[in-house]
Amino acid sequence: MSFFRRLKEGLSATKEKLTKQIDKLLASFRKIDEELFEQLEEVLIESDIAIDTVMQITEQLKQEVKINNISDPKQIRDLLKKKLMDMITKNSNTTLNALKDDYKDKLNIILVVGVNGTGKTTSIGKLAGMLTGHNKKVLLAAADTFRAAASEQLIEWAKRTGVDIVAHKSGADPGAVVYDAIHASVKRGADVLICDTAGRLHTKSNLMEELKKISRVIGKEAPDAIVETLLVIDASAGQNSLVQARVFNEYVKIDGIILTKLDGTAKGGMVISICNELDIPVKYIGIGEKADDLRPFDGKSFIEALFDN
Ligand SMILES: Nc1nc2c(ncn2[C@@H]2O[C@H](COP(=O)(O)OP(=O)(O)OP(=O)(O)O)[C@@H](O)[C@H]2O)c(=O)[nH]1
Ligand SMILES: [Mg+2]
Repeated sequence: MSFFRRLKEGLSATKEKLTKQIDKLLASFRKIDEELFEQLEEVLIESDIAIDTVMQITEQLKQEVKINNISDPKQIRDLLKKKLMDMITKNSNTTLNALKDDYKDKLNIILVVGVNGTGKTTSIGKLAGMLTGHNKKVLLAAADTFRAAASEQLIEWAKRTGVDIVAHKSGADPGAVVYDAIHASVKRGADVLICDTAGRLHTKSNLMEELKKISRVIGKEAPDAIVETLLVIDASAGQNSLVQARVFNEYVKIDGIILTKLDGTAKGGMVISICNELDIPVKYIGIGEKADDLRPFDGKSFIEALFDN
């Protein structure tokens, strides 16, 4: 199946809730009035675009309608599409550092963080497969030592993608896993080290302290490495994703977002507010559970897929 068709299929629930509803709405109005904008706001909010972004969208649409003397409701579709396209393509730094030519001679360390169940371990497996496909030598660090099954799940992905992994016993110090993994990366000449982390500890402050500790180990043991911290968020968490991103970013600087489970949710509208309201680029999206269901995020294709009939 083509790249675009697979993306469109993955976004089908969001299409149903967002684009199809907009088309229905625009077809039911004969002229553009306040009532139309109110109903448009409702549709946008329903698809999980955050309220501030929705207000921005409708305010700007109203102005454009006025300035350009637009009277046919159907013309709103293209105006809206363009508006969403501008918002979603605002931050164009979507390439992974590990794939940039500038950093190809360095050790790239990708630290993957996020609350439990969002899809960290799965996304790491997918990233490992993708990077191997780009001829990168990848090593994984199983630094989620909180759950016994966590390492096993990552070991499974390491086998599937044919990459090396450093894992300790469950309950071990995550900092020690990362320490060993850094030294193993240097010794084995790895290009990319990807570190899995726990999504849940006894308290939120435990979790954040642990992430900071891992960052300190990286800073000390691999001062010349290119470090990229990716936050994994589950698209079906809707508005809560914005909150999660802000909280994590307070403790560890987040360089990019991996947005998972877009295939299983009608809340894909939140991608628009994430791109519009956070100064953090969405780098990858997850549209399924298979190894090749991780896609580089391309805002333009995303909007095209949503608006394609
Ligand atoms: N449909 C779908 N499912 C996904 C996607 N990404 C991950 N999952 C599923 O989500 C569930 C949780 O994924 P994990 O990778 O274990 O999540 P995690 O963040 O590592 O979870 P913890 O280790 O508990 O913190 C698994 O069943 C995955 O198969 C996606 O893009 N689409
Ligand atoms: Mg995990």
